[in-house]
Amino acid sequence: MNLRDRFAVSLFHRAAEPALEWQGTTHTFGEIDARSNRMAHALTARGLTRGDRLCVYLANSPDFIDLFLACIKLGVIFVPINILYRERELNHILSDADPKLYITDAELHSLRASAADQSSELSAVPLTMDSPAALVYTSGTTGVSKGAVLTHGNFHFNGSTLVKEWRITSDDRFLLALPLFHVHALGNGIHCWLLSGCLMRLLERFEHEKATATFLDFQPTLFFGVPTVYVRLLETAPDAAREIGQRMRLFVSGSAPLPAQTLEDFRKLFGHTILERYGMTETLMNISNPYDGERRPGSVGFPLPGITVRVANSEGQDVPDGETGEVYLKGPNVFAGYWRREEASRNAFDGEWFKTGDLCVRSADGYHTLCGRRSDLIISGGFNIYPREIEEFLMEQPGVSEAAVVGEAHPVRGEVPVAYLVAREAVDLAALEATCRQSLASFKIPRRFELVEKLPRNALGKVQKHLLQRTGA
Ligand code: MLC
Ligand code: AMP
Repeated sequence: MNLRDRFAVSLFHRAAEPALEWQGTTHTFGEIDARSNRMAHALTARGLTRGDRLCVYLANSPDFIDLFLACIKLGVIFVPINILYRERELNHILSDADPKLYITDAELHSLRASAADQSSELSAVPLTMDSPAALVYTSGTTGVSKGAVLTHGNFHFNGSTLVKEWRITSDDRFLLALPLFHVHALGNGIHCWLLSGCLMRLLERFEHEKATATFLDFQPTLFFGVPTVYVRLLETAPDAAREIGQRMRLFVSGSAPLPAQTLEDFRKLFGHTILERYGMTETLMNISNPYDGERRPGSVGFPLPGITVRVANSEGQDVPDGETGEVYLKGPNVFAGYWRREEASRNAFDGEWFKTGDLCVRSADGYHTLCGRRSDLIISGGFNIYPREIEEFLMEQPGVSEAAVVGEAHPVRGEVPVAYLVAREAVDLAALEATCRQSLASFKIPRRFELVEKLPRNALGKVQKHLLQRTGA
C-alpha cells in the first residue's frame, strides 16, 4: 500500500468527475491521472528512477501537480523549492538534495513537450507507506536549511486525518491559493483534495485585490489560509463577506499565530469562526481546534487522533496543566529524519518523542495554546525566517562587523525582520539593502537597518535580542 493506491479513490473511481479548475479550464480526475502518468514517462525518459531526487522551482500550476503525482507514482523523491529563493538559497538546496533533475520554467517547457507523446497508462512501482515521498527544506536554527524526509505514510496519515476531522467530502468546493512548495498547500491542500475527491480551484497565488471576486465567482465551501490572508480578507465589503460566508462551510488558519482579534473581526464580518490548527514541516499537522465544539480564540485545540502530545520542561519531564513547556509529540505524522544529517536527526528527538521547539500551555480542559518558540524564528506572512541566516549574510558584507536580526510586530504580516548592525567602517545602507535583494528571498530582507555602537550582550556574550526589539518598537 502506498499513496498512489490511496489516491485511486479519486483518480480512478471518480475519473469522470470534475477535479481541478485552473484559469478557466476544468480537468477531471481521470485527466489528472493521465497527465501525471505521461509526466512519469517523461521523467523516466530523463533517467529518473526510484529514490532519485527531482527539484522543482515552479509557481502553482497543474504542471506542479503532475510532477508531484508522477514522483509519487515512480518513487522519485519530490523536492519543492520556494520560488522566492534567490541564487544563494537555491545553491544550498541543489547541492544538498543532489537531484537528478532540476525543473525551472524553461525545463518544464521541454518536459511538457516530451510528456505529450507518452502513454497515459503507467505500471505500478513497488512502494510502501515507508517510502520517501518528498524532501521539504526548512531553515534550521543553525542557519543551514535541512531537508525533512516525508514519507508516503506521513502524507497519507495527515491527509486522511484532516479529511475526517474537518468533514471534507466530495461535495466540497475547495479554493487553494497558498504556494504548493510548502506543506500547508502540499501536505494539507493537495492531499485533502485527492483523498476526498472534491473540486479544487487552484490559484497561482493569493492576490488580495482579486480575492472578493474570486470567492464570489467560485463560491467555495472550504478555504485554507495563513493569518496574513485572513487579515487581508477583513478588507472585504460587508455585503460580499456575508454572501461568501453563506456558501462557506469551513475556513482553516495555520502556519503562524492567528490573533484572537482577527478571529473575532472575521467572525463578525463573514459569520464564521476560523478553525485554527498547528503544524510544521517535519510533522505535518499536530493539533487542531475541533470541527464541532468550541474553536477557542488564541488556542490551537487538541492533538489530532493518533498523535500523542506531551508538554515537557527542559529535562524532558511533563509539566502540569497551566505551565509552559515544549511540545513533544509522536505519531505516524512524524517525518523520517533530515536528509543526510544523522546528527541533526538524532538531536531532533528525545527517545521516541519529536521535539518541536514550540512552547505551549495546556489548559485543564485540554486546549493547547502556543506561546512562543525556543529558537528566535520569525514568521512573516506564513514564511519562516531564521535570523541567523540573514545575520551571517550581513556579516559577510563590507564594513559590517556584527549583526543581529529580530522580528518586529507588523499588522498584516505578523512579523517583519529588522537588522541592527555594528560597523567597523562606513556602511552604505542603500547598497547593503540592494545586495540583500539580490541574494535573499524578498520576505527575508530586513525592513530597516539600524546602525548601533554595540549590540546588547549578556554576561556570556550572547546578544539580548529582546532589548533590541524594545529599542526597535
Ligand atoms: C508572496 N510573495 C510572492 C508569493 N507570495 N511572490 C510570488 N509568489 C507568491 N506565491 C511576495 C511578493 O512578491 C511580495 O514581495 C511579498 O511576498 C508580499 O506580497 P503581497 O502581494 O503584499 O502579499 P500579501 O497580501 O502580504 O500576502 C502574502 C501572502 C504570502 C500571505 C499571500 O506571504 C503567502 O502566500 N504566504 C503563505 C506562506 C505559506 O504557505 N506558509 C506555509 C509554510 S508551512 P515584496 O518584495 O514586495 O515584499 C508551515 C507548516 C504549517 O508553516 O503549519 O502550515
Ligand atoms: P515550518 O518550519 O515552515 O513548517 O513552520 C512551522 C512552525 O510554524 C511551527 O513550528 C510553529 O512555530 C509555527 N506555526 C504553525 N502553525 C501555527 C499556529 N497555528 N500558531 C502559531 N504558530 C504556528
